[in-house]
This record gives sequence, structure tokens and C-alpha cells, in this order.
Amino acid sequence: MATGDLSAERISSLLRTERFGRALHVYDSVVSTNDLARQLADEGAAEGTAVIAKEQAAGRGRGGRAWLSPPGGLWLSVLLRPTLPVEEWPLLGVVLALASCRAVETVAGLRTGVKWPNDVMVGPRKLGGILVEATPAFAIGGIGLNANLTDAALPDPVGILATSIQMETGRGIDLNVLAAAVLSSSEEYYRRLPAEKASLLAEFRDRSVVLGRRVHITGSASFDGLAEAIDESGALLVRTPAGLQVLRAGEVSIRVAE
Ligand code: BT5
Repeated sequence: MATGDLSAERISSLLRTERFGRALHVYDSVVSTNDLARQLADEGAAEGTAVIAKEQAAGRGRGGRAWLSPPGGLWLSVLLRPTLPVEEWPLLGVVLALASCRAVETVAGLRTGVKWPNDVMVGPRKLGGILVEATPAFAIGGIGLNANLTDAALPDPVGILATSIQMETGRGIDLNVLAAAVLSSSEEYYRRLPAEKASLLAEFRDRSVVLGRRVHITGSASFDGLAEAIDESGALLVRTPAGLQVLRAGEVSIRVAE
């Protein structure tokens, strides 16, 4: 079948990674793959251990927001045990966003961008998102990609313009192929930290759909400004009449205003 039924065997047979996805758990339905990955991490699972579910009953985004996760999407979490200094952990979101863009481009031929901090975009529409949840000992990288979802499966309550690979290309893709591509590109990008941080950030800026645009910021504060730069920590610098505001990943949401 064109869209492929997710299976650990199929994904494993497609994997070309050393660690990512080598321990792989595929479920029909879970509350959140991030929760299961966290449990495995607590039990001592190895870096790269991955959890995938066909659907999530309560997938989540940042700040406790809900993440719609019906069957047909790729809902995946990977366990990371970074050796980076903790102030550099926000770069994990950068790595996973870039890896997700790469995977979607490779598998579906779709040009993607990143809306800061790490939404995967096709033009103004959100195709996927990243949720990194960290403890002092490890981080769980959650990746959600709308693959074989129709308009009806992504209803308006989402509150933003959402899209999927199927909606953009008119065709479904094999979720096993997408899962393997995401795991492969994630390992590849993750390996580049910390040595290639500068080139990762350069790629992140290249893919940014907000840099140079007027933006509306919501979060602990609400204001408008010009998204001027992304600094070496991954923070977004926004020019406002009151001066340059420094926004760190996870603290705010951002909306392209024009
Ligand atoms: C994100 O949060 O974009 C991170 C999403 C991470 C989901 C993955 S799936 C695997 C792992 N397990 C989990 O439980 N989570 C991760 P944020 O930037 O806060 O965006 C959330 C907002 O996106 C919501 O408030 C909605 O407006 C919108 N949204 C919800 N579901 C969506 C969907 N399927 N597609 C596009 N937008 C969606």
C-alpha cells in the first residue's frame, strides 16, 4: 500500500544509522511518545532509542499546548543523552528541525522552512513541530510530521494554518520510509554538535521563514517587531522601538504578521 503501515521491522530494514532507531518501539496508540521515551530513558535506555506511535491520544506541543496526532502522521520521539553544556541544549531543537526538513525534502520532494523556534513549514503553513523535553540527564526529542493527513484530519481548532505532505503533494508517502529518513537525518545533524555549531546555525538561518519579517510575539510579553537575527545560542533577536529583544527557545510563540 502506498502509505505503508508502520512497522518496526520495515523501518529497521531501511535504517542506515549507527544508534538512532536501533532500539525501536512502535505502538498503535499511546498518550504521548515523549512519555514512553522518557520512561525508557529512566530505565537506562541507550541514546538513539526511538518510540513511534500510529496515533497519540494526547500529543503535546510546547507550553502544554495540544498536538493533534491522528493516524497518518509520523509521531516519533528519540532519546538523546547530550554531552553538550546545558546552555547549548536549545540547539537540540535546531538539529531536529533541520533534520525533519531534510527528511521531508528527501522523501516527498517538498521545500520546507523553519519558523522559529522549530516549526517545520511549507510556505505559511505548518507541517510539523518539535518538542524537546529535557531533564538534567537526558533530553527527549519529539518530532511530529503531518504526512498522510487530509484537511478533515486537521480541523480548524488547530488555530493556525496547518498542512500535510499529502495536502501539499496530492500523494501519500510510506511512513516507514519517512521514519527511517527522519532517524537518519537526525543522527547526521546531531553528530555535527558541537563541532559544527556555526554551520548548523547558518543553515537554520537560511531556512528561517521569519528573519527579515515583521513579527508578532506572544508569550510572557506581547509585542511587534522586526525579526532581525538568530544568535549563536539559537535565540531570536527582535528589533522593537524599545530596543532589541532577545527571545530564547520555548518562551514565546511567534506569528508572522505580514
Ligand atoms: C509543536 O509545539 O509544534 C511541537 C509538536 C511536537 C509533537 C511531537 S509528536 C511526537 C512527540 N510526542 C508528543 O506528545 N509531542 C511530540 P508548538 O510549537 O507549541 O505548537 C502547538 C500548536 O500547533 C498548537 O497550539 C496548534 O495551534 C498547532 N497544532 C496542533 N496540532 C497540529 C498539527 N498536527 N499540525 C499542525 N499544527 C498543529
